[in-house]
Amino acid sequence: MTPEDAPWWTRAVVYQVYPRSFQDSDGDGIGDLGGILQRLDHLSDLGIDVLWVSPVYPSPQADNGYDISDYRGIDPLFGTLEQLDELIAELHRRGMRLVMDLVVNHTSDEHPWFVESRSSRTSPKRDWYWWRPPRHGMAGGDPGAEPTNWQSFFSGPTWEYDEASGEYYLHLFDRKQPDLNWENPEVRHAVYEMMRWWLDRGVDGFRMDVINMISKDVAPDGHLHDGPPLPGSSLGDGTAHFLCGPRIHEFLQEMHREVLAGRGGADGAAAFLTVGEMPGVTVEEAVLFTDPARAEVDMVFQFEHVGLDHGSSKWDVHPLKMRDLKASFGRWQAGLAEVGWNSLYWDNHDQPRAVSRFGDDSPEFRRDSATCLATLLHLHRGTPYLYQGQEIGMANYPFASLEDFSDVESLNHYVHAVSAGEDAAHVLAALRRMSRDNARTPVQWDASPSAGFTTGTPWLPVNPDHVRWNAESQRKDPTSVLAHYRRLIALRHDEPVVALGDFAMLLPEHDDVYAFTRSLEDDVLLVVCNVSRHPYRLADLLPQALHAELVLGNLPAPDPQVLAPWEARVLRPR
Ligand code: ISL
Repeated sequence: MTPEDAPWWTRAVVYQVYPRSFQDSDGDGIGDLGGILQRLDHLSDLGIDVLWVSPVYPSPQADNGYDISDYRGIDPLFGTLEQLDELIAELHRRGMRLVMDLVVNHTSDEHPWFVESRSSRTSPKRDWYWWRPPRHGMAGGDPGAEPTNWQSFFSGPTWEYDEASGEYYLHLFDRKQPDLNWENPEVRHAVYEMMRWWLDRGVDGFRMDVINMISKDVAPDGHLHDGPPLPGSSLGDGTAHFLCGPRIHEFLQEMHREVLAGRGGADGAAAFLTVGEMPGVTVEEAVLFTDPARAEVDMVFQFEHVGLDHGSSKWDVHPLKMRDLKASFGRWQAGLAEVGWNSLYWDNHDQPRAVSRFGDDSPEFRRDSATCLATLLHLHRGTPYLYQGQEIGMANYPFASLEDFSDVESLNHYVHAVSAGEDAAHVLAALRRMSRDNARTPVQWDASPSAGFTTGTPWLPVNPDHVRWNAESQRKDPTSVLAHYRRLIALRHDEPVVALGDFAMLLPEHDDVYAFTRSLEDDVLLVVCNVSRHPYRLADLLPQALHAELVLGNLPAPDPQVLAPWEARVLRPR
C-alpha cells in the first residue's frame, strides 16, 4: 500500500458514540440523537473522521439496543428518522462519515420476524431462527433437555424452551436475543435489502455486531453439536461450533456482493467502511476476512488483547503482563502487514475503562497513563477507534453495591455465580472491575451536578470524579488528555508514516517499556512508551532516542535523558 493507493480509512480515526450515555437533549436522563447533534463541534474539534453510533433502532432495550425489533426505524427513546437524516447531513457537511451498528446475528424476540416464527411450528418464518426439539428422550424444559450444552455469553444455557410449540430456540446472548438462521437465504436477503436501504439513506458503512457468529456448524440432518464441558458447570463451551463457522466467508462475500459492490465513491474507490466485530478471531482468519481481494470486510475487531487479563472467564481477573500485550499486538501487526488491515482499540461499550484497567487511574498518574496508552495505540498501524469519554480520560465507576449495576451481562452473571455457590462479595468485586457498566456512565461534559449530560436524572449515575475530569476544563488546557488526542489524530492525518509505515517491535522482553519503529520509505519514527511507575534512563535502553527530534510527547517538560513514569515519546531519529 502506498499513500497514493491506500484506502481513506487508513488515515481515519473513528469515534464511537454509545447514544444512551453521550448527551441527553430532552431531559429523560437517556442520551439521544438530538444530543449527538448538539455535540458535533466536540467531534469536529477533535478531528475525528468517522462516527460509529451504537444501535438506535426500535428495541425493548433488553441489551441496550443490541436487541432490535425494527431494523428500519429509530427508537422514540433516541429520536426520529428525520433526526438521523439530519445527523447524516450535518456530519457530511463537516467532512465526517456515519457508520451504523449492524446487529444481524440475532434480533429481539419482539421483532415481527420472531413473533411470526414463534407463532407455530408451521409458520413460514419458523426456519428464520434456530428451533430444535428437546434432547432425545427428554421432556422440554427439564434440566439438560436443551438441544446442545452451549453456555450463553450472558450466563445459563443458549436455549429457551417455548411451551406453546414444544421446541427450543437458540440465543447465544440473552433469551430476548434469538439467533437468526443464516442458512436460510430468505433471512440473508432480507438483511441485505435492509443494508441497502440504509446506504441509500446516506450512511457510510457498518460496524457488524458479532458477525463471525452467523454461520453455525450444522450437520446435514440439522443436528448441532455439544461442546467440551466447562469446569464446574453442567454446560459446555460451544464456541467451536459457531465462531467463524463453515460458511462465514461465503456469507460475508455474498453480503459484500449484494450490498456494497459497485457503490464506489466519487473517485472510484470504496467510500464505505465495514468493520466486523469478531470475538475469538485469529490472526490467520483475520487475514482472510480483510484481504481486499476477497471482498469481505475492511477490518475486524479482534479480542486477543482485551482477553489478556482474563483467567477462566472475564470475571476471573488477572493483572496484564506487558510482555503478553507486546507479543499479542506484535503478532497482529506482523500478521496483517502484507495483506489486510488492523483496527486498534482499548475502550468500547463492552470493556471497562482502559485507564483503570491497563493504565494507572491514581490521581498522580491518570493523565499521564491515559495519554501514554493513547500514544501507544494510535502509533500502531491500523485504524484507531476512540470510545466516548476516552478522550478525556474517563475511568471506571466506584460501584458500591449490586443495585448500582444495570447491564444484563453483569446482572445475569451475579445471579448465576451466586446461585452456583460463589462468594457474593467476590463476585461483586469482579463486577466492579470488569462490568460493562464502567464504560456506560454518562459522558462528563462539565463539572455541574449531572455533568452537562442531562437536565433530568441520568439512567446510570455520573461518575463523581466528573468535577475534576470533564471536557469543559480540558478544552482550555493544552496539557489535557483531550488536547493530546487532538494532536495524535492530527499526526495521523499529517504524517503518511503514521498511517502506513511498517511496524517493528523493539525490546520485546522488557516489562515496562513498550517501544517500536514505524517506517515508510526514508521516513522513520521511533515510539517509546513507559507503561510503568518507574523512570528509565534512555541511554541504557534505546540510545538512538537520545538525539532524536521529538515529534510528539505526552509530558510538558520531558527530561532528555530519562523516560519518566507513563511517559510516551514519538521521535524521529536524526
Ligand atoms: O461484552 C462481552 C465481554 O463479556 C462480550 O461477550 C460481548 O458480548 C461480545 O463482545 C459481543 O458484543 C456485541 O454483541 C452483544 C452486545 O451485548 C454487545 O454490546 C455487542 O458489542 C450482543 O449483541
